Amino acid sequence: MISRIDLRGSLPDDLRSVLPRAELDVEAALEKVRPICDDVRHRGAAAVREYTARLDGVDLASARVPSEAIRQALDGLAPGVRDALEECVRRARLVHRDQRRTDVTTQVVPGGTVTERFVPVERVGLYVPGGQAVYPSSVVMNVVPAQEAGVRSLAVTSPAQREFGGLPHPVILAACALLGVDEVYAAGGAQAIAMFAYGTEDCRPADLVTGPGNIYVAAAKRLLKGVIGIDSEAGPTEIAVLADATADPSYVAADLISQAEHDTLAASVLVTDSTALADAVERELAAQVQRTKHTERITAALAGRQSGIVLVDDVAAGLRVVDAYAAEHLEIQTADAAAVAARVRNAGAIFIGPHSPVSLGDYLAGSNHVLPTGGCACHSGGLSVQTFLRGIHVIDYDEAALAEATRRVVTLAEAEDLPAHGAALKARYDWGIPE
Ligand code: HSO
Ligand code: ZN
Repeated sequence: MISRIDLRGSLPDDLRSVLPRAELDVEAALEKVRPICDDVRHRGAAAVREYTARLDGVDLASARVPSEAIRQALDGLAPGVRDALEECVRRARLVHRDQRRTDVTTQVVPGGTVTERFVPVERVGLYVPGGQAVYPSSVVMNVVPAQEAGVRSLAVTSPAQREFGGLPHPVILAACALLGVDEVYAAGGAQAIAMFAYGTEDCRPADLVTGPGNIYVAAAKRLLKGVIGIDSEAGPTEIAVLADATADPSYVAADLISQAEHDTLAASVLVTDSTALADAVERELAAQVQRTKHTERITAALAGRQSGIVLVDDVAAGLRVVDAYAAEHLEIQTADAAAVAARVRNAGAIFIGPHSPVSLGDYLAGSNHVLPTGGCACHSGGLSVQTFLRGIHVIDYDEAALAEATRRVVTLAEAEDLPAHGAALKARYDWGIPE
């Protein structure tokens, strides 16, 4: 049910092209979302209302969720779920609080300093998917770093749900209440991203939008990037496991299945130098998939072209493969796993050894679960406090320090044929170059 790719012998130069990966056609969705975004830009709340009625089947006078409904959702939350979510928040806060940056001042020359000052984004819009995917844990993973960064204004939007009287899913509302977020909207899809980008009568524009969504949300983010800042476009979940003969096949199979559970397009990739392990994992997959709830979805994900078992000669070759793949989640299930993990260059998050499964990271490790997918881990990291901060360079030179720099500034300005740049300094020294 899961395909095999045999890379024993020698690895091809263009490793990426032989590795399994889903193709998501965001470009095609762009044409669909463009008119929706334009409409929200020009007609504001009326347009959001129309799209919510048309696409979600709910007619709302205002997309803003009343504070009372948010409070009530928390009251209705099952105590066990509340306890688990609170611990999820507590651990995420510990980790993200430590990510806070302090301003750094560098003395460049006597009398001349540059300070990098970290300032939070003023207002953030957070998109939380609805429908099949109801992830209160994702509310935590987006809100906590924003709050720890010091973001002052935080709004959440999630699709209106007919079965909940046009409100977002109650667990989403409860998670917002738990985190102290009381500005929540019932709006989904491209229209919600446009609402944050342009603002409407109901909702002030935001500076940055974060959070996962379907292909239309991803397309709207790509389209409106520039009008509004975005985090990365989150595609279907991926897990890669680098394992050798010491790994426990039942753990490996269970972890591959855990992420396949998200989506028929989710990717589960095992990279191993042990055919015995590969065989045992396949047997485990077959047995375990039958016992899970979402058998069909998982079977489709494992059988898809985005999943597979990759055979390599040794762990060193495996490392080259996982680096080329740049997985969202990478588990290292080998002897001396920490040392192997230290050699990995590309991954959204790395999970070391048998007791650090991806599911722990999804909920309770304290790490963030909003991570780069689709190979983007070779240039981007996951959501963190840093996502919500801007580094502002503050330049402070005194007269002597500027005088000392003038000759070189004038030289470089002339080399670039921009003499007025040099003149801006000379103006301060009677149009000459100070000695
Ligand atoms: N594995 C998903 C996050 C998640 N899992 C939410 C369960 N709930 C993407 O990292
Ligand atoms: Zn997950």
